[in-house]
Amino acid sequence: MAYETILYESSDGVATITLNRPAKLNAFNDKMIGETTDAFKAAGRDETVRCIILTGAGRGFSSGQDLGDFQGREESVSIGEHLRHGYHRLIRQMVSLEKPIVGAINGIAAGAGCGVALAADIRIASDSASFMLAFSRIGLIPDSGTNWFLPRIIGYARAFEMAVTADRVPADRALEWGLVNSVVPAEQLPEITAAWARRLADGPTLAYGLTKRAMNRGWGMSLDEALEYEAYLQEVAGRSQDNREGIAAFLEKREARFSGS
Ligand code: T3D
Repeated sequence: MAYETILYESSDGVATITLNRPAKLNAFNDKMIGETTDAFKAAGRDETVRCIILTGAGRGFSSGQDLGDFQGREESVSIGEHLRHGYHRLIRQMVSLEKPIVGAINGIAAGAGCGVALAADIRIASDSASFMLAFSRIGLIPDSGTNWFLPRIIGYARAFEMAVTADRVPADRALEWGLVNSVVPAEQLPEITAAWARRLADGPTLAYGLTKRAMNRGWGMSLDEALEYEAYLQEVAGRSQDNREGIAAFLEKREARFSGS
């Protein structure tokens, strides 16, 4: 697929989306928000894709909204509408995509870039990565889902600290806070992320997709509602080819060959 601001490639069940404006640490302009959303949609529709990697080109993951575009903005332009028509679509697309997304956080994830990183299901950070809610530095509140994701992932006190200080949270602290799944040496990030993606793409991806749905929706539910929802989704998983294959493989004492169906 030909994009201007991102790279998209897919092989062997894994699609890789690379944010590609390295001179600006992959700051999002409108084109990049649209193209990234479109790439996730395409990965969702493509039945051969069973896992998606999201990363950044160069030394940053993403520095958030391109502030150059902010400056030239007319007074009449509504930030709220810009969020609704841009970042919200991207974040929703990622969260509703029923395939695992691995964020390979290669460098700083700031502002909306942090929100996009948090919408991945698994985050593997390079030891040179960091997270930053840059918003208060420019007199804004956190957006792009960060107010929703962060307190849930690291707790209110740490999330609030990140919001008001806008300090960088380096990779080692991000790991301690549960913001990332693991931290790896920068030069090994592509290889280790690829191994994660391979493992997920070879797994029961239909069940992974339903798990993602159960966990994301479950956050807003009572225990009774969550139990009922689990039962409903398990009914679906229990009718899958992967469920039959998993049980057969266990009984035959062999590795399962999951198809994601
Ligand atoms: O309308 C709406 O939808 C509102 C939504 C808002 C969402 C948001 O994301 S608001 C927050 C926007 N982001 C920021 O405020 C972060 C701005 N960037 C920084 O504070 C720093 O660049 C970093 C802390 C991220 C990294 O610092 P450092 O020292 O490693 O790199 P640098 O030298 O500052 O940046 C390298 C280049 O990228 C530099 O360009 P140059 O001088 O080499 O030509 C810099 O200007 C450019 N750059 C970095 N971030 C942005 C950017 N250019 C435009 N927009 C950016 N966000």
